[in-house]
Amino acid sequence: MFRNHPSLLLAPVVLAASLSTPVQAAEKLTYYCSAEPDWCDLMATSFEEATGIKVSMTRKSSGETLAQIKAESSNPKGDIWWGGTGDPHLQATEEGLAEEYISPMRGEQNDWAIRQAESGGNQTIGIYSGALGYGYNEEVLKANNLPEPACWKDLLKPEYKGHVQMANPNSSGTAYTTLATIVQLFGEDEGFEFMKGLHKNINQYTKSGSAPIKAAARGENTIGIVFMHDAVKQAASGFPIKVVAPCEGTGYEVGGMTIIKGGRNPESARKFYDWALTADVQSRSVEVKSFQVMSNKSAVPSPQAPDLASIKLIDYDFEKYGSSAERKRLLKKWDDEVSVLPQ
Ligand code: S7P
Repeated sequence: MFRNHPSLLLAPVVLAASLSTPVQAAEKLTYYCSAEPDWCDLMATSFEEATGIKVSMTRKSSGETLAQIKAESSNPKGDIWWGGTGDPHLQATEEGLAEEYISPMRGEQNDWAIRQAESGGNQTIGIYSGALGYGYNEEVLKANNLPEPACWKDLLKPEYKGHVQMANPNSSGTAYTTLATIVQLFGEDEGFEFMKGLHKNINQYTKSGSAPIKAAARGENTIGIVFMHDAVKQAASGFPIKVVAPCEGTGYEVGGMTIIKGGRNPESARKFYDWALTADVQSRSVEVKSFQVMSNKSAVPSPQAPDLASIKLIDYDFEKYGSSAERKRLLKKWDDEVSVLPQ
């Protein structure tokens, strides 16, 4: 009978239950990523699989992501920023854009990763490290009868005019690391003279840091100034790329991870943070040919990764070159004195 229909008898019970139990919204994470796109994707999909948390990802270069987080600071949209060079992450901590967090995974990390956290007031942490250098396409070099470069200063030779590519240091963490490395290696005056000389040989300043070596891999460029692991990725993918650790010595990065202040999903951000610091997750980087040295001491290293111990590394001053004032000053000087010069 109509009055005794079971669905109608149940209806008030269901309604009462739905009013008394708060509806559990699905957990979400808005994730900003500044590593290579395939690595960003792998992290997003495997975090979703591991936790059921729905991830929405935006991939941008390091400097661009910092600019976005700043622009959104009155109404933050992102929850976590993973990957990209550490300098802009440190700048985010200094500018009040980051949230303090000490992960239970901290004890498993290398000292250099923890040092990065400490200098950022525990509002960021190192997640990987890698040395700067360059790579060249051996076939394109030969076809143009060019000598094999081995040092930073080789890149100033007039025969390389139009054969060198790097990113713009305003958008790219890789290129900012290049500028800061050259200044630390040669001193500021000589360093800027170097950047002016290099400018004459540059065929294009790209937005993304790894674009110059991808172009070289395709034969559309000869020499790309990049992190050495990004050049190894192209060689490991079968392209005729030779990787160079410059003879004078070189700088390096400590890639960062930062929880964004005022993000809408702080719980999910902390879950991602802890998960991303585990050895198992970090050991998966080689699946996408990302050959950085990972922060977790038990992450399995790849035999193809550049051996940082055998590279002449400078004592990169992360505190100074990651500071907001110094980064702004160097970028302005590069804009005013280098990028405007004729080529
Ligand atoms: O994952 C590769 C890598 O080189 O990408 C990051 C880089 O900063 C992102 O590109 P931009 O230079 O365009 O900012 C590095 O941290 C990382 O090693």
